[in-house]
Amino acid sequence: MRRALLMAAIALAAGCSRSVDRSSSAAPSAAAAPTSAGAGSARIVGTVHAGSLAVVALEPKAARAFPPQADTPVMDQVGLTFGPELLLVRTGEPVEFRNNDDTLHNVNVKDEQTREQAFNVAIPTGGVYAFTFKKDGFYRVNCDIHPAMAASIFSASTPFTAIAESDGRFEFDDVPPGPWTVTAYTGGRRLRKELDVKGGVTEVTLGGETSDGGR
Ligand SMILES: [Cu+2]
Repeated sequence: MRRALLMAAIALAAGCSRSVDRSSSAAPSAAAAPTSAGAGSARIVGTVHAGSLAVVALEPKAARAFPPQADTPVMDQVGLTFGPELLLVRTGEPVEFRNNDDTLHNVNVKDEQTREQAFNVAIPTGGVYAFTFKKDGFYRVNCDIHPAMAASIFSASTPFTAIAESDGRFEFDDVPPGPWTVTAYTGGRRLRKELDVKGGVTEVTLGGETSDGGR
């Protein structure tokens, strides 16, 4: 049941995801300072008031280079099920797709909005396939052999992404000071706020009466 709700929420949210301005997160300029978690880094503590699951992304308003991912995210196939049902990955960084079942699976991944195919490969038992997403956004993951198998992937250029807790809370640590945009994708809506992060703790609320979402 939770999966059904999640998939519905993501599918709806994806419809407007592409209107997000990605220009700030693509191709960092030479002048962009690398992210460091040193002195002056801030923490962002937020809540999404939405009533359904939310994916939250914190993106810099000015070009910024981020360090590569520390670990390769994995979408596994076990017991005729993709796990996790929603995987957060970095655009431009590799993702591993695995098959730990005793049966052949394939992984068919499409852009949630355009339905454009990212790839479609068969993965035998014990097999691994690595793929690097080139474009931010939501992707739908299916196995054509087992139609009940489905999952979602959210790919973002920023390393600051999260699935909000069931009560809507989310947190980002070691955020460099500066202007950021925080966006929540939830229940077919896109809630967004601009943040001027100075250091310490920055609180943000998305949705409810204070929402400026839907722009
Ligand atoms: Cu399968």
